[in-house]
Amino acid sequence: MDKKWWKESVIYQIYPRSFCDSNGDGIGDLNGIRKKLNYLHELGINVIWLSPVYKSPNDDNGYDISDYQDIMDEFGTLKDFDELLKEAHALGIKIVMDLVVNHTSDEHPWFIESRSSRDNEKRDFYIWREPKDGHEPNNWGSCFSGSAWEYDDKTGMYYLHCFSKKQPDLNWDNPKVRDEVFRMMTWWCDKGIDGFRMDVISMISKVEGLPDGKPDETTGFGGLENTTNGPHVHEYLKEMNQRVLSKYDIMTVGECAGVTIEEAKKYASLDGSELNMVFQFEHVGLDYDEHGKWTTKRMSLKDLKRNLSKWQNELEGKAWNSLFFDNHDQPRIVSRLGDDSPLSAKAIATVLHFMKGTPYIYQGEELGMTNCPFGSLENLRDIEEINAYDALVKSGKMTAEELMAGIEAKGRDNARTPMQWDASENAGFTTGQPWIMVNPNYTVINAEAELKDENSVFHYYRKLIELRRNSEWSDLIVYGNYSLTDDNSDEVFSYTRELDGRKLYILCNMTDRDIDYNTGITDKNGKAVLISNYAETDLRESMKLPPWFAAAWEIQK
Ligand code: TEU
Ligand code: CA
Repeated sequence: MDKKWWKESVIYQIYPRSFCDSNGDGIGDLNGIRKKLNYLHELGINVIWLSPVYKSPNDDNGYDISDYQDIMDEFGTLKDFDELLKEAHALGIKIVMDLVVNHTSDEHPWFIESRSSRDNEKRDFYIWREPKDGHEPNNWGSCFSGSAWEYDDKTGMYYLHCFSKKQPDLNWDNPKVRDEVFRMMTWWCDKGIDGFRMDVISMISKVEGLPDGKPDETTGFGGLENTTNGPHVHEYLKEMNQRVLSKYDIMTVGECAGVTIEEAKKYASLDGSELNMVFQFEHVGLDYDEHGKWTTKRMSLKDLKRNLSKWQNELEGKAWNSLFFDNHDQPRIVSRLGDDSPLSAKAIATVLHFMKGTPYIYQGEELGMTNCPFGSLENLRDIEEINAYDALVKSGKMTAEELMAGIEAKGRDNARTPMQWDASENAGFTTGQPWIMVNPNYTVINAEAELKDENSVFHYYRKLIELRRNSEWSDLIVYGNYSLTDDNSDEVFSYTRELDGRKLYILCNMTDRDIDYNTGITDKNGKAVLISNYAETDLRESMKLPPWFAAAWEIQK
């Protein structure tokens, strides 16, 4: 089974800006996280993935770094970080940092030097090109709308930025860049951190010659096919592994936009030569439409079952899987796949947490936090949403109402409203003016209320984590083989897990309706119920499943 601690972990992602504000400036911070470590310990998670806390002008909320070895002013100091790490470790909680090295901030000293002159020694730290016929060097588009190229008057050249123009892409083909990144990573590992989540790491090697991409029908710009899974990406990650990762008992997860199964087998190969696991994005792209993500279209359960099962089955024995629905870039899954109800939140959690792979819980997901009715542009904070508004509404490609509906359904700000701690003002997140609006439903959905209610979403997640990390079924849940039991239903998600003669059966009604369902499980199977979101959990061959019914049983093979 090749047991590893990161295979047996449950990872909790914190977006510090929105987690807990300790000094009343309306922005979450490191000392706020320290105050909530006991809450996380009660939940039972054993690893925190910390979204970026480094010095940043916050053009993209910390994913634009100006100093990799110091803490953003709003979040506190390196001393606060050291205290947080010490207190987390004392509770048996590891901390994984967010490594953002596909690009830096344009306020990073490297870029300030690089842009100062064509022959500066740091010029080649970034990707500069001459204009082509007086225009951008190719047709690549930024993930945040517009061209991926920004013209720099001072030296009369363009620089590449796959994200905002304040996020210039580093030139990983330059060995000096790799030296600097690996030195910085070593500095953090020597401080005692427990690993890295690697931001858009699939983009660090671009196709030679930077050729035009296939123009997107809506934006006209070239897509990501020339900027992901490039010719040297695995070479650079193997070098990173040899020079840094292999020297420490740490975990690594690569955020791999555009990753396929075949690529994932390389990034997360069980031979340990690159990373431990990857985030794939096929399943969270199933409800995009021909124009992209700004749509209220919902994904079909059949598509979701088939995609998740494909990743379960095709990585088996080849690479380790990550399991996520939520993160700081995704809308809230209870709104996206459920109906905002706690019952649907528990059914969704059951689907994910009994699968094979390391599960990730995004802050608030364990409470059943929902998407937010932002209502107007003034309430938006995310650069991706605001740039999309400029690009799509001002150009007449979408009406303001259409785009607002798309943002309320799929926008990243849905995940970035303040963590809802209690029913007091600002949900107990801050005593000041929060940097982004609080979801009005905080009076009902909040940690204080759920900690007191043993039937809350919080306690359901706590039980799921306990089953995985500390129960007689732990090995079966972590290492058992996965098999989808009903490919055809567009209403029910059911599958089994098997290991060493023991078998689990997971059954979830993913609709808000009663469903008559034939489980195919005959009476002779002895059944121990592990968990359910309903009291009545008698497993029979033919069952009437109430809305969002979810349960897991051990059954005889
Ligand atoms: O995300 C990269 C990425 O793929 C997402 O931006 C995605 O393209 C978009 O959210 C889909 O709507 C990483 C970070 O997670 C994200 O927060 C950063 O904005 C981005 O990289 C740049 O660092
Ligand atoms: Ca603060």
